[in-house]
Order: sequence, then C-alpha cells, then structure tokens
Amino acid sequence: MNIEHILSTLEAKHPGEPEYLQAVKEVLHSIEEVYNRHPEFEKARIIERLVEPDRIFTFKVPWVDDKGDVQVNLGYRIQFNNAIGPYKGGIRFHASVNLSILKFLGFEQTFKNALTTLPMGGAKGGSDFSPRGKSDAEIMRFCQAFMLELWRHIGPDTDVPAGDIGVGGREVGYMYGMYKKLRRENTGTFTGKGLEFGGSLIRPEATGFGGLYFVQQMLATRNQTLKDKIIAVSGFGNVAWGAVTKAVELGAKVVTLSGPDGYIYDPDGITGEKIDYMLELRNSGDDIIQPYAQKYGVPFYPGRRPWEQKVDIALPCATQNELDETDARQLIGNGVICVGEISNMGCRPEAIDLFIAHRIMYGPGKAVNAGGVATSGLEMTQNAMHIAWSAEEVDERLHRIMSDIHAQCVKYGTEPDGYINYMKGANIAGFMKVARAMMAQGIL
Ligand code: 2IT
Repeated sequence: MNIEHILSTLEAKHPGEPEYLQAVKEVLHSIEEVYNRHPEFEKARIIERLVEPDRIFTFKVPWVDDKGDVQVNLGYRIQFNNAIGPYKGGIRFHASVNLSILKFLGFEQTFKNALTTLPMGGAKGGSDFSPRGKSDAEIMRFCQAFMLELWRHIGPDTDVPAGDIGVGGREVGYMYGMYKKLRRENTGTFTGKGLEFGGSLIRPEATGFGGLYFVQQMLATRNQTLKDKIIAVSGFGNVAWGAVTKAVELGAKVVTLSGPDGYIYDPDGITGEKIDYMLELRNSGDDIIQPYAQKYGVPFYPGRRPWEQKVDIALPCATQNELDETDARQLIGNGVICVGEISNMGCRPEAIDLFIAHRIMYGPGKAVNAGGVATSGLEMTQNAMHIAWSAEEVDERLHRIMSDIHAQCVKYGTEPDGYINYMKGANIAGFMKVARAMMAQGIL
C-alpha cells in the first residue's frame, strides 16, 4: 500500500476536507503492515473502496422561524459502508457541520461499529442548523423539515440514524414522529428514542458509561482502578453527563467541565445535584458553562481548555480535535496516566503521537465511545423482537461489549515491549472485520 499516493489522490479529489483526510490518514498508517500481508486486499482495492463513502445525500432544508421568516439550511446523510450490516450512525446539528466533518465521522463510525461485535455498517448525517437559542417550536419545525427529505433514504434494515452533537431525545422524537407519519410504520428506524415508543433503557447514558468501563479495563492492565483518580472532562452534553455519572459512581473525582466559552474547575468534584445542573444548563440551549461557576462559586477560565489542570485522567467529551499538542504536553508534564477519547477524534494526531511516545494509556474514540452505538444496536434488537430489556440486562450487555472491544485492542495493538497501542489495535481489528466482509461479498 502506497499511503502517500492514496492520500494525495484523495486530497486532489476532495480538496478542503481536512478532518476527513485526518481520519483516513490515521487508519492507513495503523493498518499498513497488516494490509501488506494480504495481497488479496490490494488486488480487490479494498482500501480505495473503503475510504470513499457508498453514497452521499445532500439536500436543502427550508423551514419557518418564530418570526415567520424563511430559513434555509443544508442537510446531509452519508451512507459510508454497509459490508457488515445496515448503515448506522448519528445525526449532528451544529453550525460547523460540513462534508469533511460528516465524512470523517462516517468513516470512523464504520470501524467503530465493526468493533462493537454487532452487525452494523457506518453512516453519519446532519445539518449546519444551529440549535443554539432556538425555541422548542423552531426545533420541531426544523426536525420535521429535515425528515421530509431524509425519510425516503432510511429504514430499519437500510439505515438507522440516532443522535450526535445537537441531537438528543427531543430531536430524535420529532424526527422519528415525522418519519412514522410519512412511512406509516412503527419499525423503530431511529435509536435514542423515548422509552414510551421503543427506546432502550441506558441508551442516554451508554456512551459515557461505556467509556468509563473501557477506561476501567485500560487501568486494570496496569493494576490500577478509578478509585480516587482525579479526572478532567470536557463538554457538558449527554456524553459528558454519562461519563461524569459513572466516574463518580466508580470512586473517581471529576473536577472540570467545559463549553465553547471556557471551562470550570470544581476542586470539590462534580457530584449529585451538580451533575443534574449540567443537564439543566444543556437544556437551556445557551451552550455556555459559565453559569455553573456562578452557581457553585468555583473558578471559570474563559476561552481556555481543561487540559491545563493537573489530573490523572483526561476524558475529552466535547468534539473533534479538542486536545492538541500543547495540551498533550501539559497533561504529560502534569503526570497524566490515561487519556480516553469519548468524543470522536478528540485528539489531534500530534497529541496522540506524544501520548504513545510517552507510553501513556491512550484510548481512541472509536473504541472508547463505542458503547453509545453498541447500545443503539441493542435498541434495534429489542425493536426487532418487540420487547424491552431491563436496565440491568442492557448494562450487562454493554459491559460485555466494552470488554470485547478492549480485548480486540489488546490482541491487535500489543507492541513488543508490552505497551498496548489502542489506536493501532482498534484500527486493525475494525479494518479486518470490514475488509473480510467486503472480500466475501465480491466487488461492489
Ligand atoms: O458517534 C456515535 O457513535 C454516535 N453519535 C451514536 C451513533 C448511534 O447510531 O447510536
């Protein structure tokens, strides 16, 4: 495999898509050695076929705001790869959404879903619509307008969307409601639904819970536990909420949360009512963390990131590329032992290189945050069986899946000196599964 050639060809075909190229580059470097041991992959052009999405839908989304003015946003669905199962992946509503971001997310999702052990292909979708400051009625009208176009491309065995940044239970409810109205079927073609209409217990918590189960397993490889560990978390959305809840339950102390406006540092730890307040802040739609500092009388650092604090564990839970080389140096200098990406591609490549060079436990998003989509897979199973499992049953399955993902990383990522390169392990394990499925099904 000539990585440079593949990347430059891709760059020439898709100029101005840095996030997409970043995600592809990381995977190609990880799998190069294994790929070269399989000449049949090269002959079937597996890589060239895997880096391009199967198809992309782009559409306009016209809607009417509360003032009566017409607004026009862009909508997308990227069906990346369905070699191992129906397309599956979240929908992101954020002003920054563009093709590059959704293509990187769809590409990552393909490998992540392969790691979950469940039969799900990779997809992603979204819109440049910003939910910030929008009324509930505006959110509903936007979701309905978005579905007027998307509904014809999805289905329970075709493509099953879910939430991502800016899309939570409320938005999934509005989108699924419109989908059902148009389709006239109750087939559960969405995950993250409300419990009353086919949603699964634990799905809202699953990304954060699964992330902490994974971190627990990483720590166990060095005979450590989460007890009394100091943790920096970024973000304050659904993922951060699940992560903080589970971290506290497992005996750790979480001292930071962040928003686009900066971060708060709570030396006593974020617990109990403070965790609930985080959700309240999120639901306000303002997308700022500063009010936490006012309410609890703790410091707020405007325009800064939590990685400058001295912590044992760093858990990026906000968005892509939120931890760079400078942050990594600072964390390492402060003695960090473990970095678990719960956001997708949370760390810049230079930061990852530093963590690995310093033999710090680093878990990539596609492994650490896979509990979210895995539990979506469990929701699909329950819908298909027309039953609902108990919280204990779902949590137990989630636990098992995270252990399985960890084991795959150990199997494919352990280096001669015993260091577990989770990035390499996750990329190789995910790739091998998708590649073998593609090989078995012929040139398509
Ligand atoms: O990035 C992700 O894995 C998600 N946003 C969840 C996807 C899903 O289908 O549950």
